[in-house]
Amino acid sequence: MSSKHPIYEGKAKKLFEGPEPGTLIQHFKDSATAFNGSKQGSISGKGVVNNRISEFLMSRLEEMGVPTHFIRNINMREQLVRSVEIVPLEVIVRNYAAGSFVDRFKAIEGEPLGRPLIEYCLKDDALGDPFLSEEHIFAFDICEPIELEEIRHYAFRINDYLSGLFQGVGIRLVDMKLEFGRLYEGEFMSLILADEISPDTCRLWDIKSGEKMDKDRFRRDLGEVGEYYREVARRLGVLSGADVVDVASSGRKPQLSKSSAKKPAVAAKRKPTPPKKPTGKK
Ligand code: AIR
Ligand code: ASP
Repeated sequence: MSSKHPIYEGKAKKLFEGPEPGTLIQHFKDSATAFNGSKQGSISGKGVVNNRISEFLMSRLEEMGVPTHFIRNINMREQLVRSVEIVPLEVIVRNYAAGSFVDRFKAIEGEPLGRPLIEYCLKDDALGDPFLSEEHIFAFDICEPIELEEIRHYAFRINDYLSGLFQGVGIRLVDMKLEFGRLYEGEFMSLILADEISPDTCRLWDIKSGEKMDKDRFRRDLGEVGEYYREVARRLGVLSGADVVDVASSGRKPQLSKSSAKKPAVAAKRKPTPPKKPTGKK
């Protein structure tokens, strides 16, 4: 696979040219960063787990009518995705107070927000991903009002669906970050969900114990980061025996309360989604 043509390298993923026009290979790395790159590390096996989790969640979202960039799995660390023009927005959906929301509003961590709250940040590490109002988004020409309306609509639907899905396996979806991209097909443009959905981009707490099962374990040096990521994958039913051998050689299962570790989400009856014709441009 050394002949692959690299397109872009981010903090947790690499993109290579895909086998067909309009496609990219998304490669998940083990490296982790936090606080816009100022904290760096590596979580053994993270790439494999996030690849599987993101594939699973995006496939489920496609099935319920949210268009995504995911086309098909390639191998343990790579998936084929549609090439899109990323809208440089971090779309944050919050259900409970956590993270920067707690810092900004002196809220109590874990407090329910009553209804899902959407926030927007500029996707720009050098600037520290600053907070944006809708007025900023339009003034900076980041997207059109009609596009933002669609993004909001998808973000709420994704949040509703994923909150239920995670709840079914004993996990609370506290908040998450979504990214969207423009897919160009001939003269048509549509917005689709891009990037990844994984414990790197969501806050996930065990419902019974309240334990953090996401990147906050890395951000706050809570330890057993890989073990908790694998536990999320295991509950979703997406970690096969082969994956476990590959990623868990040094890891043990975290000591979570037995009763909250439920059956796999819906993985058993999953059927492959037929790939859509990838015709978009970069
Ligand atoms: N997030 C934001 N930038 C990168 C990521 N992954 C995610 C966090 C958290 C949510 O967005 O992982 O799930 C809100 O982050 P914060 O730091 O604003 O509270
Ligand atoms: N700011 C994000 C975080 O803290 C992203 C990053 O820096 O990697 O996770």
